[in-house]
Amino acid sequence: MDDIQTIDGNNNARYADNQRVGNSSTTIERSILQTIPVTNTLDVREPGCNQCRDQDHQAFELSFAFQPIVRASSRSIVSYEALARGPQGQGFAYVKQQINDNNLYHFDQTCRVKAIELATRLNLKVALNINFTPNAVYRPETCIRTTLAAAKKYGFPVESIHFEVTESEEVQEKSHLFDIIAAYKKLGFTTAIDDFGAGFSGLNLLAEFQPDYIKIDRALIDRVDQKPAKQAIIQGVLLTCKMLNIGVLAEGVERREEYEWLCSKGVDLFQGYYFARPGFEQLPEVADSTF
Ligand SMILES: [Ca+2]
Repeated sequence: MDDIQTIDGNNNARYADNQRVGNSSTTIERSILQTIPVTNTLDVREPGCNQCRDQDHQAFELSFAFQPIVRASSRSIVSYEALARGPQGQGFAYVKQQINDNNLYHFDQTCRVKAIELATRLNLKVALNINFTPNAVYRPETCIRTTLAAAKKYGFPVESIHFEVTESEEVQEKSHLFDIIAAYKKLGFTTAIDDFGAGFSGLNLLAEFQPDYIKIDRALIDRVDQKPAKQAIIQGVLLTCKMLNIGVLAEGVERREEYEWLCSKGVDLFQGYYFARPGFEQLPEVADSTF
């Protein structure tokens, strides 16, 4: 478990803060579960809450593939990202066609619970990265209730759940995104900005709030060893993150040369086909020779 607890290897201070919160997570979890109303007593005036209350949590045809996240310095897997798939391993497009404006909140909740359930069944002993869409969170304190309940049910430590937030679709209100991140951090969850450097997720986001770490998008990683402009941008991001005490993960690494260049600049956390492709309902290993 040491690996998880120091996943943010470049930023021990920030992670230490997290650990302190994490150590008291059971207490926090208990108090949150006591103070947040149970589903059937949720305020009926809140459409998002009604949606989750009224729908069957088994309604979606949904499963997950898992892709390892590794730390180079310890040559170890520190987490797995849960990627939504159809029940027979169909791609995300299959899953997406089941989502509409009326079930978005409910889908998001179901994803979290099912990812935690499956990870537990697969005997996952490191952290679990879960993607979420800010627009699918109606009210952070309420929407997290089912996740906390699932973590408790399956004995999954709250601090080992990492939430990846992406801004590839513009969030309706920036303050809503910041509220969610703040609420999740307070509860002891680890937070990450996904697809950093792509779409709407850029350095400007970090001016408003600081997650535990960012995941640099593949668009910047692709052939970085050969592209001076990408090298300049990534070194700028690394310096910024160092000054803000934010961890950095490179995602979408497909070539050894990319990995070596990034390592030489101090990146320690990686994900991508070079290490392992996602495994449907399984936890793929990473060969030692990869490092
Ligand atoms: Ca992701």
